[in-house]
Amino acid sequence: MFKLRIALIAACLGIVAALAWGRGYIVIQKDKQFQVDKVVIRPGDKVIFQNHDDFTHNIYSPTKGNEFNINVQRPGGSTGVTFWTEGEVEVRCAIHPKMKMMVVIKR
Ligand SMILES: [Cu+2]
Repeated sequence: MFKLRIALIAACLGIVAALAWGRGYIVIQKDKQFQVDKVVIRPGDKVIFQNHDDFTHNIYSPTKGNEFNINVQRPGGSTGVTFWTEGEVEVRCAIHPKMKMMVVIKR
């Protein structure tokens, strides 16, 4: 019962955090592909990139205003990127040029 109560409190805090500080979206990399072509989010939301392959990826974006580079991400790795600027952001992998997806940030 005590554990259940702790779990409920944790869940509530998670919801409050999501509302106050943006939501999290999980994008999986598997078989040298992003498992979605596009995610649509709001400014302040976080995209959590997870590597489900058994080799390294290196996700980055060259899109002005939303540039990032998470560098080497090992198998099993999970890295969050928060986007603040509205626009369409191209996300690519520096190791596998065919990997591409878009993050669309709009209010
Ligand atoms: Cu890759």
